[in-house]
Amino acid sequence: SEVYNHHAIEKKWQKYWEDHETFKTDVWDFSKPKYYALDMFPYPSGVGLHAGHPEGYTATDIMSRMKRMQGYNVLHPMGYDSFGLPAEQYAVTTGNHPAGFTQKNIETFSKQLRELGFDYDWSKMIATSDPKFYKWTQWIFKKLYEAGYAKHIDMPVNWCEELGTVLSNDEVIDGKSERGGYPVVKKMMKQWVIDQQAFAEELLDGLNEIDWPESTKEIQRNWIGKSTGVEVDFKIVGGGDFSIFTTCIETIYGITFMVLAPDGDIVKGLMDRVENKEEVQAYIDETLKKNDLDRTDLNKTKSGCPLKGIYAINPVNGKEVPVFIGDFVLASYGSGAVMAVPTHDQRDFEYAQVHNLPLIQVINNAEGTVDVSEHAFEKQDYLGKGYILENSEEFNGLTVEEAKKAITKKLVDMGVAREKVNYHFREWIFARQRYWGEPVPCVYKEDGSIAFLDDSELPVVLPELEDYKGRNGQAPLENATEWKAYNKNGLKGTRETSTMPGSAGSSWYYMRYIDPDNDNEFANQELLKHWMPVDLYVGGPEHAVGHLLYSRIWNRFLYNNGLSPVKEPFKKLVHQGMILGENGIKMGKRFPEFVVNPSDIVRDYGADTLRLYEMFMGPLEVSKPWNSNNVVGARKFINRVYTFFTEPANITDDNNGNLEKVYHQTVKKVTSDFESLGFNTAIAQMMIFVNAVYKEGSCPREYAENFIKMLSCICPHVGEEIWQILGHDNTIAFEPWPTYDESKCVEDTVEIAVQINGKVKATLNIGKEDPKDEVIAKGKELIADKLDGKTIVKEIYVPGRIVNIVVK
Ligand code: ANZ
Repeated sequence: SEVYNHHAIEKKWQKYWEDHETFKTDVWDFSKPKYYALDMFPYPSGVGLHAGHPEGYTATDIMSRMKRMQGYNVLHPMGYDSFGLPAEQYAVTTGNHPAGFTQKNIETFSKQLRELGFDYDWSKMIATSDPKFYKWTQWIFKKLYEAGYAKHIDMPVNWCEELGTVLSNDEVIDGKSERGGYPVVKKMMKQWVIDQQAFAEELLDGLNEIDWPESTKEIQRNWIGKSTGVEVDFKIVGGGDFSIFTTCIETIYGITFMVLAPDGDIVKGLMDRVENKEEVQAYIDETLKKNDLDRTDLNKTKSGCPLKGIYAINPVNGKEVPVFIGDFVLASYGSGAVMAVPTHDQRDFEYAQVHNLPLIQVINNAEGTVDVSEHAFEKQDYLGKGYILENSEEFNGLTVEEAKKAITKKLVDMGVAREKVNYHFREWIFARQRYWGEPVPCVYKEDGSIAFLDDSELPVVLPELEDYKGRNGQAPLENATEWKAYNKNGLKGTRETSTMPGSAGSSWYYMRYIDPDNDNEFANQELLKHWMPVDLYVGGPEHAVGHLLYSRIWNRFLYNNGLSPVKEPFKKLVHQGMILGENGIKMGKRFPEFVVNPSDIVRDYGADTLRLYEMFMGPLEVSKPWNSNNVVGARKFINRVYTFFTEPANITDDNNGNLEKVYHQTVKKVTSDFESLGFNTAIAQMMIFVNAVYKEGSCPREYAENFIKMLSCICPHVGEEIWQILGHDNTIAFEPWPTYDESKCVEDTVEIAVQINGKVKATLNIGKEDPKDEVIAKGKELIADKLDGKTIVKEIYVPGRIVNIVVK
């Protein structure tokens, strides 16, 4: 039985909201407190929404609706991350401009999102591929350049031959491109980069002031990879020197060889001195074919070869040690060289085994019984545990911690070392040999220098092309010969033809929603001050180190330059879990949600049902399987609500008090559960309430109306419909949020006596239904001082009357 016609009702209210501009936010209305709820905006793919999208989007929708009812001025916008590869591939195969394809997809997405009844302010919709938007992406990038954070430098890059482009580290998974799974190799190239390391300390500090999942913060900390150690200079026998970075300076007397990164500059400078040039060159060539992951994998044999004839001098004792190259040493980290201590570093140990190099142990216990002949004795095992130095001249007998300090001091005083902090994350490569991205708004002059275009020239709009495919790994914009040649206002040169990566626009889009039509600045500063930061940001955990770190960098840069009012853009972050296939099996590696098409559910059961179902599946943050029976169950619950509350005879004007407790409990639980995004438990409580009204057979009007308000956050269409049937002719969206009376939430209580050996010592208020253990525990706590020093032999509870503690 249908009970209500979801097609008619949902259409009716969607039209009402549109006609009345119900959810249009007046951002200049500062009279109320603000609430900014943000969704990670989708990439408008050709296949439309999947079942995973409505999950997070419903969560922010519920929050924004509740906050609106609580008197906040709410901003809940939506837009599109619309630059990217699929549109480009479409352009390459069809020869059509990707803008048309993108526009069509945006329309499909918007239609689907409207069908789901979200309270988005569509007047603030943005798309990162819209020149009105990317004008400001270019403008911010120019600012980054002027401040010295965006640079054009020679970089070892992740090159994907198949895709014909450079990829960022987070776009490379297990040595393959994230999109397509093609092989990725290292290659030197002049690149646009953003100096992320300059923001490292601020990024680390900022994590302490935001309400994010601890696991996501930890992922960012690890990605940044702060490491504190010492940089030491080593002289080379016969002239020259190089420096190494170590976090274990205490092991310096244990050095038996040195290892350089094969692809680094130090080796280059030594090439004409090495006696085995051919062997060395062959190994360097091998290394260039590998990616960092293969090179640093702990399970791989530590390959390499000696630089014959090259010896380095250990500054602490003047000892000469041979120098090697090995690909486990990365050119891009520290100084691209290590002092090898095979007794205390497992990688060095394995390298020494392969190349027959000696071992000198320098850390041991007092008895001298630690054995390093089979395995290195590493810092995680010796640090902070009282181990001492040996074979280390004047430092013998010092603890590791003492030796660290003393050896550092000695080397610093000698002028050959300094304390140093390194970060594992590198420059953020900020250019792609792609068409469908923001052009970098600069020109290379004839003398090779770079000139950024005047602000009045922005946006630099993508030119139309005959052919959207780049040739021989060249950027497609190389095909735009006329566009490329620049000659204006005395500036002559060629334009940059690589474009920005997908993460450019998404690094700042959350600010643009606040003031999307501003043509004079990326957003009005007064508005930013009022609306930032985002109060709640919901999206997938897969963005932990990409988008969520990049956004923090752009925002921090703008903050440091007085252009963003906040240090951190997203105050509270929540990741929704994945929605899995019906049997709980991941269907397809990256998009298991494709299994279910949300539009089919909307057609068959209605958007309210889909929303309710997805919120009732389980805790928002966990992954959970789809279950078609439960979709039907969700619809049945809405039917039950509709049937009851639209029957005038069920709604009474007087209140016999029978529903008082369950009503107040429901308001309390729904309010606090919504606040903590515990939607499944809030819904469970709503079900308890509905069962209670059915049992009672009627419901006071006040309770009915307030219940419908809460339900309308999850099921906005039936919420509005029932609200209207209850006799209102305005939207429910701005009705005040119900309040509850704490004293009416509590269970019936009784006063009982608490006794020791049958003598009353105190009285205690408890719920009539409270379990025995709880009552006895409360009773004992109350008389704890009197039980002190006694031995309890028995605990008695006479339900609803007495607790008696028998002591000796
Ligand atoms: C000597 C030593 C002795 C080390 C010992 C460790 C244990 P994190 O924490 O990652 O900073 N290292 C330095 N530069 C490197 C590079 N470019 N490629 C590969 N490894 C490099 O680790 C720093 C340690 O990693 C440094 O400390 C160095 O090895 C190595 F018992 O120096 B150690």
